[in-house]
Amino acid sequence: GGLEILAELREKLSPRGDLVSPRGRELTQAVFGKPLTPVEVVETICRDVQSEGTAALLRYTESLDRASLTAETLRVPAEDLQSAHAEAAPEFLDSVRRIRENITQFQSAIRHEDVTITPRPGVRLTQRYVPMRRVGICVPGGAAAYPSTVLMTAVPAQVAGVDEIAVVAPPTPFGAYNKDMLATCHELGITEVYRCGGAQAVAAMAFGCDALPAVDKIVGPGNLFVALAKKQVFGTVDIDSFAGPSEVIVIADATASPAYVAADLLAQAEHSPGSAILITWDEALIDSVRGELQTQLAQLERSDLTRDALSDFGALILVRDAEQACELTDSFAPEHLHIETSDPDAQIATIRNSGAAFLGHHTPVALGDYAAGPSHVLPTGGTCKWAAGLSVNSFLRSGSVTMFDEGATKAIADDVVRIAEKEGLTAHARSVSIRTEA
Ligand code: HSO
Ligand code: ZN
Repeated sequence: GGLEILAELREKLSPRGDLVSPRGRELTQAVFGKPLTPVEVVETICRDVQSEGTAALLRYTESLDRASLTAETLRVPAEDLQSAHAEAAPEFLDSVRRIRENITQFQSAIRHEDVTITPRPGVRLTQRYVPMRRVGICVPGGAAAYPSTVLMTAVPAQVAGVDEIAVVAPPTPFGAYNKDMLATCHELGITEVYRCGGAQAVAAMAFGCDALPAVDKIVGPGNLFVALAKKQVFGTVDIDSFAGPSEVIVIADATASPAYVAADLLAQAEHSPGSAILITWDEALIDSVRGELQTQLAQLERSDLTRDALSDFGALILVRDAEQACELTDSFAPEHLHIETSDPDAQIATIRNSGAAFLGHHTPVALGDYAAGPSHVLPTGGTCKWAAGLSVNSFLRSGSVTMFDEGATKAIADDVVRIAEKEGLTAHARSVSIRTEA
């Protein structure tokens, strides 16, 4: 049954920080002198960076990322950002500008506004939203370069009104040495880019060091070590969410194009690890999509990785009807949901849990990954049951502001004094009665 298949996939997709892989055993033996689990690695790195600062950050950048940097060369020089931008193709920069505009437009529209009410005369209650002062953005750089992640994190922060943005990317050709990523940073006015990644970069941003001043919140995707480190430093700083492998559920009916559906599943599997699940009540679609997957896989650049992801984390699930498809989807709570049916609005109305939803035959998830406006940084692993995707509002902190005049305080005084006395807190009671008993 579909439920069992999905439960099994959920289990397989959930990041395990408590297991030592054969490769992990070798690596940790070499760097730490004994085999460590990912959680132990991250705890060690965080502790060292907290106590030793820049020296530990540079040491781990050397031993784990094989880059020997100094406190000076850790930060990408302004000239490198400028030259990456100057050398970028004009069409690339035009796309970046148009996408920035799309993101800005959507994020501005959904930005929380201060709310003030006057429930009674003399009482003014406000919920205000204040941008965080300084945030850190993790940009991955292992398997691919992600200028899109710069856009999907930094632009919402800028719309929020964050003063300072620090970007960290591992010292790799796909990371901090990637010209497209650097050109995108420069186009967005980002001047602080650091050549570090992994748990050491997260720890440095959380605890701060001479070479990388502390931030108030850390956002953005990364590998298992980045994810575990963000969890570890939560409380010292805020984080966006705990991110694992990317996922999509496609719900499709007989009106769907098998070629489109296969293309959508492959796009997600390409993240490798990426999970791609089709749920349909049209038996013929399962066969035609299976055929299309084979045909299209052969034409892809990353076809080996994508095929592996598909066989490890993919599924084609036949259900009774639309209702059952929606129930299953809700229980899985996918990061991405794409509904390719004749009436996607009807289905989305019955589904509570999805990080981001894409409706109809002409809305591939890649539109959201790159250009639509909502951020592509989304809750994975079923966490969308309680977590939201990144947005402008992730960079605002809310706080209340209360003001009563004398008459309004008199009017509420009895209630306050009565409850304060129940709690045995007479100083509380007195702070009110001193104002009303004159
Ligand atoms: N699908 C990814 C985002 C991404 N896709 C970036 C391509 N580049 C997580 O939402
Ligand atoms: Zn993607």
